[in-house]
Amino acid sequence: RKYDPYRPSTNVFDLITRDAKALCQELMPNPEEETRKLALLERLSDIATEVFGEAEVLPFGSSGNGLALANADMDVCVFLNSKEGSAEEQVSPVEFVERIGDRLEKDNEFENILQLKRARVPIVKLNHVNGIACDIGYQNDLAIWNTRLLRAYCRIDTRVRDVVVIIKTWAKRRKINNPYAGSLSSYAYVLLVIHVLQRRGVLPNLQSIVVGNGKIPYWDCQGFNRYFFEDIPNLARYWQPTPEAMKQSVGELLYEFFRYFASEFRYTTHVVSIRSGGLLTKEAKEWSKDHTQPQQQQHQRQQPQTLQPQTSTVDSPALTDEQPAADSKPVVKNRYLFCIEDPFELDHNVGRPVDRYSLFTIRGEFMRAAKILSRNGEGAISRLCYERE
Ligand code: 3AT
Ligand code: MG
Repeated sequence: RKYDPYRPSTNVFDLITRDAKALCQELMPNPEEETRKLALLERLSDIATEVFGEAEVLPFGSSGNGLALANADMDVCVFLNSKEGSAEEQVSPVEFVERIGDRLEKDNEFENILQLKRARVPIVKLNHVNGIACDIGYQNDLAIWNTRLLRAYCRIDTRVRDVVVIIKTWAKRRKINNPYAGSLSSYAYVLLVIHVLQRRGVLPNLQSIVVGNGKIPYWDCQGFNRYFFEDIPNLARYWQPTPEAMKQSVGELLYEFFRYFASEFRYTTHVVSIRSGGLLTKEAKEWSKDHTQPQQQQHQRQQPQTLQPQTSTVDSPALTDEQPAADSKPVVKNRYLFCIEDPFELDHNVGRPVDRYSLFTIRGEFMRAAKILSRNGEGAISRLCYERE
């Protein structure tokens, strides 16, 4: 670890920890909200079955990994259990979005229905009259597996959830949690947190822990290896945190997180990779140059300068990380300014929405946050999460 002249004292960290934990408690979704989510899940399951025959609707994202804040939206994914050779087998993502979207339109319990057919991963967005915002995706096994991976990391240590909840809240309030406008998804922030905690010895690399003969198994999921060690109750047989890591408080870990991305991480050369438990280089991943994408994956961004969320009532982008194309320009660039490797989809940069303008804003926020936490513990958490206009 680099020498840090601004590192605050233990009692400052204690104050930050106390306030961070209190805020986490405050932001927990209540059981009544969970009930409304479950009811919506059942309703969507009935509708999907009605439209497609046999269908299963599974929650993922924060509704599936235990990292939800109060009033978080719900991400669900529809899987069709179609029989081989049947018509249902042929449903393409775009067709799925159209058919379920059109069906939902007929029901006045759903509002603001948006069919995002040209997003990286096509989805339907909607608001339910019971107050839940929901994104509906289709046959996305990888999303289910990355949700399970994140949940496994959270189960290892209670500090993980506390740190994630504060980081998510900070990012939302500072308006840098909107991939549609060039900033990062919550999913991206959680990967960043796991990366820092791995570096500090608080978390292991679950994708490299192997039971038995030492070779990492290959468990295929959409062409990627979805293997990871998921038997968390028995993790201690294979991995233990360092004694130093066990002592670090939530406040200390929050400070470490911000300091790392404010002044240690090398944006021009490095790639965050929780799959390898550390850093990779852009060069090694061939992520040095912005690539041009094939036509069917093109997306057109909104004005790069705006980091404000859309006026849309749905504010969480879930599976799609870009706005559908406004016009039909033939190509768009894959950006590699902030490189965060997806833990399974290794060729996917989760930081892809970030452009030069938004990177400047995000880094500015990391610096602001590190500075606030390094000064005075009293009131630091509320200053940190001060709502930006
Ligand atoms: P919120 O509580 O909604 O803020 P979340 O944990 O639900 O946070 P997101 O809404 O950002 O996180 O994403 C929901 C899930 O969608 C998480 C992951 O399974 C998938 N996902 C989101 N963005 C990406 C991405 N860029 N690449 C791959 N999967 C993604
Ligand atoms: Mg979500």
